[in-house]
Amino acid sequence: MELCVASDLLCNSKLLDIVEKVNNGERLNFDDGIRLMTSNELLVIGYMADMVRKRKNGDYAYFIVNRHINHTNVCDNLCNLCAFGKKPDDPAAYTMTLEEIEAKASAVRGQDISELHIVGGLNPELKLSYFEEMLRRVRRVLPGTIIQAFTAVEIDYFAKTENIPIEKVIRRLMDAGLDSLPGGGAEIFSQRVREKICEKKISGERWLEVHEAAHKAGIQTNATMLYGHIETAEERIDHLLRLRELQDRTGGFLAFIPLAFHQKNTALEEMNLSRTTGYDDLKVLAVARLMLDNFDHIKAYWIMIGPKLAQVSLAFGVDDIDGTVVEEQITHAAGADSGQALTKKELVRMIKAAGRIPAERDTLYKILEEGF
Ligand code: V47
Repeated sequence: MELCVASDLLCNSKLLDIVEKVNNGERLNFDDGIRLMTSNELLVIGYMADMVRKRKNGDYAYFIVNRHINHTNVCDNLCNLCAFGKKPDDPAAYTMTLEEIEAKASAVRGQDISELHIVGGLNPELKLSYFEEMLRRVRRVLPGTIIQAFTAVEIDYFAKTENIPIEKVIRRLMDAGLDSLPGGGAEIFSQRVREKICEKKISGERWLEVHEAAHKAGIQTNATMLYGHIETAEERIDHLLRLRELQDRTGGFLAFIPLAFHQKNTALEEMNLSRTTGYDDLKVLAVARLMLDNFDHIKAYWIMIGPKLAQVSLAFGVDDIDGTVVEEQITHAAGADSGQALTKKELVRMIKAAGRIPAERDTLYKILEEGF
């Protein structure tokens, strides 16, 4: 077989039939996904993922100059997986005023921020008009900045508190300046797992419905998967395939971002789950690249897996290492030991050292500057 000439590694691989499928551009099925997710042939999986990555993105590796704002940590759901959410009477609870949010946006004026990423807890005190006004103020202060805000979980919550359909919530937020939805809140779609890690959170089906509604309204969104807790390989692959199915129908997803679970200060800490290993992090990214054949971008979120592994992941199917971030609260509350921010210079250096062309992008993957 021709491929065997290429390397002993491939020749002796138990995944050779999948290598052939990937080589021929054939779609992988559930069983292929399970074999990949449970295999220890990381280099073969990485080889395949890199082939697909190169086909889709050439030598570009993307990053964004962005800022995160987490406007409130007060949350009605208080999921077991989360260390960020607080009860309203918790001394650590906070909710930013619109003035404070506007001041945060004003503080970065002139810094060429192309995206503001705004997500928060489910705070029953905040009405949809607060979020509309937030968007209007941010838009006024940073007219050229794309606003990617509110997870599907928040959109669903706004719809419930206002007693209006999600389509109407999305429309009102778009009219106020919303450009895109981030991928948070997806966790793992399996109801078995959701009952244990985020009992009160919307179902996986509802998460998909909100993204479908956003896509139909003309908004592009991201997708995530929280892994490294109690989920099985089957549940990971099922999650990826449900995303792939929606993407087949709408084409509205921009990027997929696996999120590595951090247990510190969460209710799951008592289970004493081990932190994800670098091996698993790379495998999840590479398998995602292989299963999600209709997603253009796979993003490694350096906040969760650390900048060094995010850089290595560029050889395992990843084409995007997220951005400058600054002031990340959600993962740091759960014990992330990565820094809070990377400079543009550091991101460029990481990408160049991996042999890729750094491309600064906006949220919608328009290249703003390349090469450096
Ligand atoms: O929705 C919460 C997850 C998400 C923990 O769309 C946790 O571009 C690990 O969605 N350990 C927020 N993860 C982050 C997020 C995100 C980040 C970067 C880029 C994008 C994007 C989206 O973090 C939450 C939840 O799924 N999360 N708690 C935890 N203890």
